[in-house]
Amino acid sequence: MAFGVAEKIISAHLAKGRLNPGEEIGLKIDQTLTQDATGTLAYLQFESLGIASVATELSVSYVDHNTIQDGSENADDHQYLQSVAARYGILFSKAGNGICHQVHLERFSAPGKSLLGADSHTPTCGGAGMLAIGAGGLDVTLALAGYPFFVECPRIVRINLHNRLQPFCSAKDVILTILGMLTTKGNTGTLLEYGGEGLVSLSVPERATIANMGAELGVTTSIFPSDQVTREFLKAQKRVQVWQEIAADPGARYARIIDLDLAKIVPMVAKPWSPDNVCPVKAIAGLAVDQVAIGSCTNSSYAELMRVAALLAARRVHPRVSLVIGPGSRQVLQMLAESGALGTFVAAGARVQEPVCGFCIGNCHAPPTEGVSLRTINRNFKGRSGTPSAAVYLVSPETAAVAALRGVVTDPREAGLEYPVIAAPKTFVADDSMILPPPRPTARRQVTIVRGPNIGKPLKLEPLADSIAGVVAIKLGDKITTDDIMPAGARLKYRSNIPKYAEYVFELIDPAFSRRCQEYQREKKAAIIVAGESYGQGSSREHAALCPRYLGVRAVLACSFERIHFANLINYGIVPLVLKAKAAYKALQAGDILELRGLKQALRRATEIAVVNKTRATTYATELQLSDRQRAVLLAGGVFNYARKTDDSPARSRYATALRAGRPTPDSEL
Ligand code: MIC
Ligand code: SF4
Repeated sequence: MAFGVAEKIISAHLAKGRLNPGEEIGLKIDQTLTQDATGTLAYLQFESLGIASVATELSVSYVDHNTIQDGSENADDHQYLQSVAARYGILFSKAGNGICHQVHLERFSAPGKSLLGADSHTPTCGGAGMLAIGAGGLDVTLALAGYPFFVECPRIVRINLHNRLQPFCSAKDVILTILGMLTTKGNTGTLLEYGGEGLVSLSVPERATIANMGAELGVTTSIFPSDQVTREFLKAQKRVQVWQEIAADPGARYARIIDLDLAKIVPMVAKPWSPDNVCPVKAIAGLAVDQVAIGSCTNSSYAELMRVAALLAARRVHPRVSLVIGPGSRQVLQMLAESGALGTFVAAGARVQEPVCGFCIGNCHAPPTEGVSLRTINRNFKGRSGTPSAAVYLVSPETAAVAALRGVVTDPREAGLEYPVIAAPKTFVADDSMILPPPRPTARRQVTIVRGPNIGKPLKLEPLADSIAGVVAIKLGDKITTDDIMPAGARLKYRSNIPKYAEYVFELIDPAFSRRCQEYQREKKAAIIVAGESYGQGSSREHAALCPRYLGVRAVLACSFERIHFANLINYGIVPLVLKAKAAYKALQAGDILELRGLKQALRRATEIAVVNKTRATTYATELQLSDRQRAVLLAGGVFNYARKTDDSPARSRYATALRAGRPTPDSEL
C-alpha cells in the first residue's frame, strides 16, 4: 500500500477507529501546547482530574496573548500558570519569550509527532512535518491526562506546488491565493497535504505560514513532508536529532489533487472582513494607509523581518503611517538586534512590539477610527483590531513594508526597489532560558499553586434535560466567528473569570444579549441561538461555548458549523443542531419560542430531531450530526462530566474504558 505523509502519521497515532474519512478516530497525542488565554481554564479542569503529572511526552504552557498589564488580572493568570505548570510537569514559556506557535516551531517541533494545541493556529508546526491540530481547552486537558483526541478522520487533499516564487511574492501570497480558491467555508473534515517539486524552494518558516493559515480555511490541519529543508532548519535550531524523513509514497491516493504554480503567484491582499475576500494587491493600489502592522504568528520569522529591514534600510516611514513590527519570538528579536536590523527599524521610524500576540488580538495598536490598517496577521474579522470602524487588510511582509514607505497600497514589484534575498540562517540563537522546566517529579507535590483574585472555578454543568423549552435569543447570519461570539482585545483579561467574561457575549453584534439571557434565566427559559452557515469560525476559544452556556444557552441551530467550535459546544453540553432546510433558517426569528422533546431518546438512537416553533405553529427537522461518543458526552452534560466518571469506582472505570475506547457510556450511569 502507498501512503501519504498525513496517513503515515495518523496511522502511527491511531488509538481508536479506522483511517476512514468521515468516521471519528481517536489520536494519541505526543505533545500539547496552551497559551495564557486558553490555558487557565484547561489547567483548572486538569487540576480537578486529580492526576499527579501530565501523561504526554512534552507539554508547554506559553504566555503570549494577555501581556498588557492593565490591572492585575493578567499577572494573576501568569502566576497561576507558572505554578500549575511546575506542579504537573509542564514547561513554562514566560511572557516575552514569544508567540506559542513560533516558539514551538523553533524549539519543539518534531517531524512525525502529534501536537494538540489550545489555539486554532497550532497547525503552524505542520510546516515541520508534525500532525498539529488546534482544539478547545477541554480537549487539551484530556490529552494532558493521556486520553486520545477524538476528531473526524479527515479526507486528504494534496496541493502540489510547482516552480518557485518570483521576487516580492511570498508564502503569504500562496495561502491568500488558496483562501481565494477554497474560501473559509465548507472545508471542515479536510486535511491539506503539500507536495510537489516546488517545495524545496520554501523554508520551514514559509511552510509554517501556509500551514498556519489553513486555520482560516477551516481545515483540520495542514502538513508538509519532512525533507532536507526541514533537516537544515532543525540543524540550525541545534535539534537535528529530532529529524526524520517523512515523504509520501509514490502512488499515494488523495481525495483531490490541486496543482499550484508558484511562479504564477502574485502579491495578494485579503480585504475586510474575511481572510478569503482576496484580490491581487494591484487591484487596490493607491489606497491611503494609516497603519501597517508586521508580525503575529504568521510572518514574524527572522528571514521575513530581515527582508523588511532591508526594504526599510536608509528610508523613512511615510508621515501618515504608524508602522509597528512584532517579532514572533525572543530568538527572532535577539537575532534582529545582533544583526543590526532592530536599529534599522528604529531609524526608519517603526515602533517595535515585544514578541507577543499584541496587535493581532486587538490588545494594543488599535487603528484610528475608519482607518486603513495593512497587517501581516491571519484574521481581519470586523472589530478584532480593537477599532470596529477600521478596515483591516491582510498582506505579506513585503507588501506591508512597501506601503509603510509609500503611505499607499503598492504592488511591491512596482515600487522600484531591489528584492532583498535573505538566506535561511545556518544557525539560530538557541537560548531557552525563558522556558522554565518543571521540578523533578518528587519535588512537584511541594509546589504551591498561586491563585490570585482573577482565577475563577471551573463551571459545574448538570446532565442534559430530556426537553429544552426556550427562546431564540439571537438570530445571526453566515460566518459568525468566535471573535463575534466572545470578543478578545480589551476583554481578554477576563478569560479566567467566566461570570465577568460572559457579560460580553456578542458584545459587538448585540450588546444587550447577555442581559437578555439573564432575564430568560430568571424566567426559567433556556436561550437558543440561530445561525447561518459556518457558525463558529476562527479561534479555538472555548469561552465562545462556555460563556453562552453560563448564560443559559442550551442549543444552537445553524445551517453548518466549524469543527473546533462544534466540538466545544458539545464539550460544554450545548446541543448543536443542523438545520436541514434553508427555509427553516429564514423563517426562524429572534424571540420565537421553541421546544425540543425526547432529547435523550433522540441522542441515543436518532439522526434527526424535530424542533417545534410554538410562536409560528410549525416544526423543523434538524440533524444530529454526532458520533456515538459525542452523543454520550451531550447526555452527560459535557465532556468533563463524561471524563470525571472515569476516576476510580468500578462504575467509573467502566466509563474510563468506554472513554478511552471512544464508546458511548450507558446513560443509566450518567
Ligand atoms: C486567535 O488568534 O483568535 C487566538 C486568540 O489565538 C485564538 C485563541 C484564543 O481565543 O485564545 C485562536 O486562534 O484559537
Ligand atoms: Fe496570537 Fe494572533 Fe497567532 Fe492568535 S493568530 S496565536 S492572537 S498571533
